[in-house]
Amino acid sequence: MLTMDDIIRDGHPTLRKIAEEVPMPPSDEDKQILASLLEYVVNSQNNETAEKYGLRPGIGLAAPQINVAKRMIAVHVTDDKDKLYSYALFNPKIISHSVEKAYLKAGEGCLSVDESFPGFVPRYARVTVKGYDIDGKEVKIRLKGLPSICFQHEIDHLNGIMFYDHIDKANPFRNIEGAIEIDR
Ligand code: K2U
Ligand code: NI
Repeated sequence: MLTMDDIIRDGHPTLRKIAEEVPMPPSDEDKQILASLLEYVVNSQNNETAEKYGLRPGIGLAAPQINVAKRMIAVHVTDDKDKLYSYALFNPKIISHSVEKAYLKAGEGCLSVDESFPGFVPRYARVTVKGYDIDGKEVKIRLKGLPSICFQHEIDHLNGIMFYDHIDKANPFRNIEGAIEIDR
């Protein structure tokens, strides 16, 4: 199982690379890597397991964060209606998005960033993501709220983008015109 020792930290060059597409159908090795990402996120949300192995809780994880520059993400998060979004995807892509923006009132963090970077992270309010599940089957998901923010945070990791890249350095809590504030 993955632990925090497997998660690379800000400054490691892999976090700034563009990750490679994963050939479909997926190899056994790529399936195992993808499964390990989801396993980490689920384990990190189990208090007993997280405490036993020193896992920092997360709602998502991308392969570059374990030093694998391949386009794979895992997300395990519930929305404000307690609907669970649990996905492990190869080659996820935002195929459409709202004009409207949204941001987390509490700002964002990252398992690969030990320090905090306070400030609003503007993102699309709603996105439609296309990807391939662990068996290589195409999936299309429409997202809003915290799940939408999470998928965008993870897909950013595949493009070498860190959450704080989106924060206005001059005015981190600048009002984001017309955006939805999400109080997670
Ligand atoms: O990619 C990662 O580093 C995992 C992040 C993903 C994330 C951060 C901010 C907003 C959405 C997704 C971790 O989940 S950071 C910890 C966390 C836990 C619960 C809610 C938000 C962030
Ligand atoms: Ni992150």
